[in-house]
Amino acid sequence: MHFFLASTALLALLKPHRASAASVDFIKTVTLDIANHDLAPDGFQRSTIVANGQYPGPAITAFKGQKLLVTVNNKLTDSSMRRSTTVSFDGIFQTTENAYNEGSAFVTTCPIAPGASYTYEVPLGGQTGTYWYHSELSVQYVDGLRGALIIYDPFDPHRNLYDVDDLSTLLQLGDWWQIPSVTLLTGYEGTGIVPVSDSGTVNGIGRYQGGPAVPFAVTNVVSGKRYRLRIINQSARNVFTVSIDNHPLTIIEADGVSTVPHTVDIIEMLAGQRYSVVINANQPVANYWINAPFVGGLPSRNLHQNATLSRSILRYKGAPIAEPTTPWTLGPVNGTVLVEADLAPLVNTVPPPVDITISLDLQVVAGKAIWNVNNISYLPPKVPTLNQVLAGASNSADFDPTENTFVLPAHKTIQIEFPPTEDDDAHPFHLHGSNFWLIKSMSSPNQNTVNPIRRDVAGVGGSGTIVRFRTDNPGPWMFHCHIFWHKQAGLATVMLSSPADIRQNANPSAAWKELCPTYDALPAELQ
Ligand SMILES: *[C@@H]1O[C@H](CO)[C@@H](O)[C@H](O)[C@H]1NC(C)=O
Ligand SMILES: *[C@@H]1O[C@H](CO)[C@@H](O)[C@H](O)[C@H]1NC(C)=O
Ligand SMILES: *[C@@H]1O[C@H](CO)[C@@H](O)[C@H](O)[C@H]1NC(C)=O
Ligand SMILES: *[C@@H]1O[C@H](CO)[C@@H](O)[C@H](O)[C@H]1NC(C)=O
Ligand SMILES: [Cu+2]
Repeated sequence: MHFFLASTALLALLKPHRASAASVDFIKTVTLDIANHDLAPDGFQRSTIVANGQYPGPAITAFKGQKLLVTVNNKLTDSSMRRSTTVSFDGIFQTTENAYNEGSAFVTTCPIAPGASYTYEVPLGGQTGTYWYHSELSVQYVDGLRGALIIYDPFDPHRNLYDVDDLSTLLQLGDWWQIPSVTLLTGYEGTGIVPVSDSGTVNGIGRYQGGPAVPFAVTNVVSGKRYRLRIINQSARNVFTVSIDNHPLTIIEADGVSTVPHTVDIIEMLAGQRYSVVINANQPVANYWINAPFVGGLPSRNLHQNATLSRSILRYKGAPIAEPTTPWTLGPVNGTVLVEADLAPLVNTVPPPVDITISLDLQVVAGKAIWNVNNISYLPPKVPTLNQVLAGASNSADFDPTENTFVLPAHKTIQIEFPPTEDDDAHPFHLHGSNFWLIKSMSSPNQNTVNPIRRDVAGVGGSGTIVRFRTDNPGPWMFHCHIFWHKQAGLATVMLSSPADIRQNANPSAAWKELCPTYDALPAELQ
């Protein structure tokens, strides 16, 4: 089956992506071999968990309207790390029918056992823009299983603003650890101190203090052209602050939603967030620093950490194959920093009035690796939420309190309010199954019920955050902090809308039904 994407005239614009056909296949197949590889992203070699031998994993690209069939072959063998796995496609809404392919361990699926394979069906529907995939089992993505997912739109309303938009313009930011996540997690659980990363990587390359001078990643540009950079924060903890020397950044997309173009010099990105920015290669031919310093824990807790080393190079064609000769800064002094609340949606949908309000209070238990949401620290159930729903669970009382599951009616507007906090830690809360209107960004004291942006990750903390979403896509959808150390420590909830609709529409495959019995039968060390 195939479908027509674009008029012949528009196909000319598709050159960077795929030029020849007048139609594209409806199905796009992707294979991810998840295996242990010895890699040295920051110059220190370690065993990793990565897709197809590389960190980040291969970028998955698709066109609007396609359906991905992603076969995950679990070839993990290294006993120093988790050997089961799941893959989740962050920001893809999925559907009620297909919630079982959503990849959230113990919410919508059991993990895939070592030696086994599973094919996730991922219909992309009307979504376009910048997304990513990662392991959604415990803190496993810390070990490397992360990659980009880009959905191109031949009719992108911003297509006249840029000339180039392809895999060369991805900027994938990640924090990197030299020690396996299982060991780090044990340390965190013993001390209550969140692990501090050794380095920050840009497109999989970084340096640590005292380490070798690994050649930085390079983004090549040609003078006179405009580039759509797709910046993805694939961090498990760190906040990156992105800027490019001498090149302002015009934001046109946040988390898959087109915005009114908005130009700044500096963007602070929380874990899980994505932005597309346009840069104009209109400066003298040279090499320029892309600065991506990060913050995440006390540097004194990890002497490898040096945020200045987190950077890559913007290289004009004709410039020497060398590092820029300009100073290594953390970004332009007094540059304009993005204020999230200043972003406006390109196509406004006024948020509907609220039907149900939920207040979520986040609290840490001092000195412990325990985070509470309304006094409850989330614990993954043995039987995933979806399986419980299919077996008849319908009310809050049907779930253990530690599942922190909020049962919601279908087709209502839910407002979630996070009260102000005393510290200014930002917890990037990420909703599965849909995005939300950002009624109150922590970047502003004001609420916006007129034209707020919609996105699927927003910082929670400081002056308070308010988001609003519709339960038009019934399913068991996680709503959690994307600092995976916090998620693992219990900073998570499940927004379960309309169990009855799920039972009526979900039709999980035999392969999915096999995942739990197979996983449950594994000895603990293989789980
Ligand atoms: C990535 O997310 C982390 C954790 O929220 C945050 O500390 C960091 O600043 C973010 N980086 C960027 C570039 O946004
Ligand atoms: C971090 O790296 C930069 C660039 O090499 C260097 O100038 C600086 O002294 C380093 N910082 C620390 C604390 O070592
Ligand atoms: C940055 O702003 C401060 C305060 O306004 C000012 O004193 C300083 O000169 C500015 N620095 C630069 C490099 O413009
Ligand atoms: C949490 O527990 C404390 C102490 O038991 C109580 O005062 C508070 O009301 C609880 N908060 C919520 C949101 O249940
Ligand atoms: Cu958090």
